[in-house]
Amino acid sequence: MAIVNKTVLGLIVFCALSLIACKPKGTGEMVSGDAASKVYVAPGKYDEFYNFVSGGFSGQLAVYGLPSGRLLRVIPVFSVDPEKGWGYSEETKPMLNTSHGFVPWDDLHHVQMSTTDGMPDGKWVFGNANNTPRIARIDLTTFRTAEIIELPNTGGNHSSPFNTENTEYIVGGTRFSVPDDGPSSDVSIETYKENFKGHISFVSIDKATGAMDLAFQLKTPGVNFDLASSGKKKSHDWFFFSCYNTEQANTLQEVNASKNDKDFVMAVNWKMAEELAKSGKGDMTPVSYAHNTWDEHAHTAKSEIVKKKIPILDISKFPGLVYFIPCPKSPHGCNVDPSGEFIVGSSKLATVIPVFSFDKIMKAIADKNFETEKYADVPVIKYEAALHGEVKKPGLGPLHTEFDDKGNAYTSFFVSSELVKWNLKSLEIIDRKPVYYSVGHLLVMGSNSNKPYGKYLVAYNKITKDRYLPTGPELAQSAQLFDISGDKMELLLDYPTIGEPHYAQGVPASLIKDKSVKFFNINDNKHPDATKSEGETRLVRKGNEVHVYMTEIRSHLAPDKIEGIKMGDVVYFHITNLEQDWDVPHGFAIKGANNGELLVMPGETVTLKWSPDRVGIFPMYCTDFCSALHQEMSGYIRVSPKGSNVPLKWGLGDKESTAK
Ligand code: RUQ
Ligand code: CUA
Repeated sequence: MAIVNKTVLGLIVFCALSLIACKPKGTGEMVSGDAASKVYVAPGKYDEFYNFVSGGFSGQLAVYGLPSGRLLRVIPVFSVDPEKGWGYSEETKPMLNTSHGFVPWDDLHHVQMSTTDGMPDGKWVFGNANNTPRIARIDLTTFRTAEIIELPNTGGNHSSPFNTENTEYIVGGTRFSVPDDGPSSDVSIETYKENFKGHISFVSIDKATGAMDLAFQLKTPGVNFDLASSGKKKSHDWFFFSCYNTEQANTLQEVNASKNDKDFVMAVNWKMAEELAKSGKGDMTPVSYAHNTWDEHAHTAKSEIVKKKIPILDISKFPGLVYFIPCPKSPHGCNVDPSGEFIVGSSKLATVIPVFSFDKIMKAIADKNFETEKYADVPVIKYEAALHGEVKKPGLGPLHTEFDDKGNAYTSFFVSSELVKWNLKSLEIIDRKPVYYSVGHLLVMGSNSNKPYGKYLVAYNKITKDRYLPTGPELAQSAQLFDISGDKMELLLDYPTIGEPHYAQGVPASLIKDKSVKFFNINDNKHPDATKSEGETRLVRKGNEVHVYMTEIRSHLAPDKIEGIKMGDVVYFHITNLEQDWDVPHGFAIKGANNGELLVMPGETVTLKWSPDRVGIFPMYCTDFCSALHQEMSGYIRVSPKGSNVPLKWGLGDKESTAK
């Protein structure tokens, strides 16, 4: 039974009025004595789970180990990253190219692991750029971003990147409806209802290589798509999207998009959409977008602006393709349970959690149990006809729901700062625990698969006041790890995270750890400017461009003395790390380079572009402490005035060469 005591109700009423977060009392008291031993991973031991966590406004993806909460790596995706040289080296710059040009910082909200038969397969994780709409694919053998595709006709790619059960597609739904791309998009904002449309992109994924392609789009009325979840097992052919702003307001959304008592969950028969698109039923529409790919062997990215026609399916024109299901006030999360039967809408402004039944939805469609009025020419299923039931008085401000392996759901409540565990069938509340504070996303290991691993839950909290030592106006966001193996959730650990986590994934370490690349084989290095031995190191002048073909190995740069560079020259250092051993990167930095430094992995070639700004001697050195003689791993470059006759020469020790 749903138990809400008077104090909680009072809190709910108070918070409901303000719709800001409440702060629960009683910090820290709920940790039991043996919590520490449950998260202790002894030195030299591995964590049980990999945890891939979106960085939100940092634009990156972080990898943690669980249960320890140790940060293992930050993977640069949509933002430049000085730790890895991402967006600074000539090779990586094209990855951040878009149809708007170079975009060095975006907002990565959600991560999705590739799945086979509904189970995580450890091959790739996908991330969304929320601002300049893109989807990225990260390769889990190298933990690097391998591909980024931009989405046309989209304004804020929030309902993304969620996959179908076999990763046939990754979807991206627009958060802000906008007029279609192109010259006719210059319209008055007042014409929203007529000219602004939603688009949902279906990006196909090649099973073997992971290569992404924009296959087709759905065109919808101008609502805001928030989140999505694919069907599973019996609902395999369907995809469910939460929509808000069904009022189609274009200003003061905080009020104007909160008027309707119910918004929608949009159910899409994606198998039918696929068939329609493949059989030429869509409107072939020209689109243009950036598609960036990383070549694993050339260690180089290329960016292409694709111009082509794609099929766009207007949902109002294809009966049976889409149905709207009324969902109480402004749903945020939309989550399908592991059985594929229950669809949970997390209605931000409602006092219930609606749970829909896939069987009932199918029956309602068969019986045409629809509202009398359609929405944008699409049938609206009657609320009661689709409803399995409602979780009553669960808390305030529900955002997201995750599932365990025992038929339970866990919902995060932003406003009342709590996690609530409830049973999917009976809809009864089993447990509630406060979090510190204002939880956004939460994660149960393997929740969005067909068979969750359960065991741990992580709450990703937005507000951290008083949890850590103060660090000025901004505090790290906090994650809280709970043991969910018993009936009650048990708090084990607090730890800070990078950026602002939104969605995350948690999978057993065994899926990934043995496939991890240790170094790049130098013989497979196809970089056009690779230097595979010290004997091949050289300088080449092409007009005012000087190309330095340099190698690094413990503990010297080759060459380490260079003369004959002149003012006005642009110098490209193509640096190859000759090491063939795990975890021996070398770095490269040169005084005055305003484009940062480089980090070069074993067997890889990376290029730094440098335009010297003054005459003189410039030291250069390795920036990664690679050996006992790391401090000796350095050299000098002489820059002479324009027009000087100093010859181009280079050397290492007593070997010296001069350009012919
Ligand atoms: S959505 S809480 Cu992008 Cu919930 Cu983050
Ligand atoms: Cu190479 Cu330090």
